[in-house]
Amino acid sequence: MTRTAFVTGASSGIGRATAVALAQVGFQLVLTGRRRERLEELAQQLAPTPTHLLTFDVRDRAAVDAAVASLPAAFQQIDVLVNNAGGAHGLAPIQEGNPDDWDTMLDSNVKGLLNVSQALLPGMTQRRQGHIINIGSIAGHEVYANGNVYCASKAAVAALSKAMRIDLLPLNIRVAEVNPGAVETEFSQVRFKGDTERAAKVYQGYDPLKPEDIADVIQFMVTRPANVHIAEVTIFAGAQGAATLINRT
Ligand code: NDP
Ligand code: 8X3
Repeated sequence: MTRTAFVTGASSGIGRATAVALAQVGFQLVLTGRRRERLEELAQQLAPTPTHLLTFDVRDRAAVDAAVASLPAAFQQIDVLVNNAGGAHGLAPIQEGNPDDWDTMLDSNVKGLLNVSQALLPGMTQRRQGHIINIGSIAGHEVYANGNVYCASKAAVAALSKAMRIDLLPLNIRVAEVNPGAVETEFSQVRFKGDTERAAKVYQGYDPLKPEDIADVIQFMVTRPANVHIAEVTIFAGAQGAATLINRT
């Protein structure tokens, strides 16, 4: 039977590449994000893989619940959830931080992940079957200068991934955490609020990870046999050794 994956933040970067990688191994897909036209373009690219598009903001719990409730019968049984939507907003010392950015990061990266998980868990618990991949970050395991609230939001993802793994174990639902280092996506453009020059510098002087590199690993994780659970993975570019340690030419 065809397995179904639900990918949040499929309109860009890691989420988009993950959708492509899962389609390649036979999943049908629920693709979600706020930018509908991006999702439509991806669905066209993935054809003939069956896709269903949901447009919502992960911060809006009512919208998440309504979107999940609207799933047509053929897409209601979710086998794999990839909690990927989120990002960083700003990079400033804590005393100069923007509370609106703090709200966005905590509400998207932490509460958004909870909102989507809670909406999909009733189906998984009823079937006693499911696999959740939470996209954390090296920033959830190391704190770096000016990263404060983004690092805290990803530290929360790390804690929640472990907590969910424990709580959901009796229900045969696996929960794993994938922690990328620097991946060249729209991440830095969002963090630096459209300053493309500053964003580009993050990836200069070395060969950064591409979203497809993370997607490859997720594809591998969700296609392991039942006796194998890859619970936590950290992925760096070849030139990266720690959150802020990158060998640049
Ligand atoms: P992108 O900015 O390219 O993609 C982010 C995705 O998240 C988009 O599809 C965006 O869709 C979606 N998204 C963001 N906020 C919301 C929201 N409130 N509601 C719904 N969807 C939302 O960045 P990445 O692909 O790099 O980021 C994906 C994940 O990977 C994030 O959780 C990020 O923190 C994490 N990560 C990234 C790293 C990197 O170096 N790039 C490293 C480590 C972790 P839309 O705007 O259409 O809603
Ligand atoms: C994204 C990686 O190091 O910029 O989570 O925080 S980092």
